[in-house]
Amino acid sequence: MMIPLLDEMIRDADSIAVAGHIRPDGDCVGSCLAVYNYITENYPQKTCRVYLDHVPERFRFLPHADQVKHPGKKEKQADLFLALDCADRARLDSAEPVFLEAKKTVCIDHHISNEGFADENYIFPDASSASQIVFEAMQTDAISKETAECLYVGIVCDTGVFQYSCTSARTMEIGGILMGKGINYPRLVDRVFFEKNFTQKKILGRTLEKSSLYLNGHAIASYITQADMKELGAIGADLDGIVSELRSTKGVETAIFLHEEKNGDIKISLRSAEYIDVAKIAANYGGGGHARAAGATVKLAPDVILSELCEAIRQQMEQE
Ligand SMILES: [Mn+2]
Repeated sequence: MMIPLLDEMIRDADSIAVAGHIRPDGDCVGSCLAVYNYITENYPQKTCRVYLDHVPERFRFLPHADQVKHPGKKEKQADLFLALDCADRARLDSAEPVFLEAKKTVCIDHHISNEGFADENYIFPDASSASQIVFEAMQTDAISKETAECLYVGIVCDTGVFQYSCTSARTMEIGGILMGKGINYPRLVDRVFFEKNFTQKKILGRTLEKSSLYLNGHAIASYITQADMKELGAIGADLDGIVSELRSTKGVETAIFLHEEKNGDIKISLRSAEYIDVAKIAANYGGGGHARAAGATVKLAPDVILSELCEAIRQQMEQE
């Protein structure tokens, strides 16, 4: 991977703004905070600001997560703007005006759809995560334990703990180097990936209990109503990861998770194991995603959606 050192990128900049995409995930928060920590630790004479939309609770323990800001109406102009893990300019959301005002802009990303919206673009679709690319742009010796924690969390989240096919030998190597920085990696993985609070466990249990198999056990589906959510005191974010739990059922290729939103819309989440292209199916409903993970939101009765989805899956199976 050919990427200049971050140290080179920021050399002529006294003020640097760092931002990621709206509704940031672990890789977005991890890469942004890693860059923020790296710059503030190694270049204390420079000003660095990090802008993100709401940081999910599970990532707020990361070093300097409390420094994350929302851009105000009048933000100071930055000499350099670093956009991380962000596939297009609009997804910078409230940080977009800061981007437009900045003297120079750089984009570091791994989304294949990224067309390169900054002055300088470093887009590596084969990289597991933005955090992995950011690591490559850092001088290994200048990475502190704090920066390593952020990078490790970013990589863990985008690779499903070094499991998804985006994980390369280099990803594992970087994981090893970051471990060498003294991070508490078992605890980090648990906190950001596996740990659920009691409400999340209860709503997962409810989903599994209500699930059924379809298409001779090839598909699994479950449906959570607003009544279920209210009874267990769950919110939308408590449903994260549930569809993957359905998907890992033995013999299942495709998992369908439906949940009723407050306004009565039904949110569809789809996952597949090996060959069903769920992005194609989600596209029928104006949704999108990847071949193995996709979703959409619709205004239809759950039983209608379910039978349509099963039919679409069955058709793909026949083409196999
Ligand atoms: Mn990412």
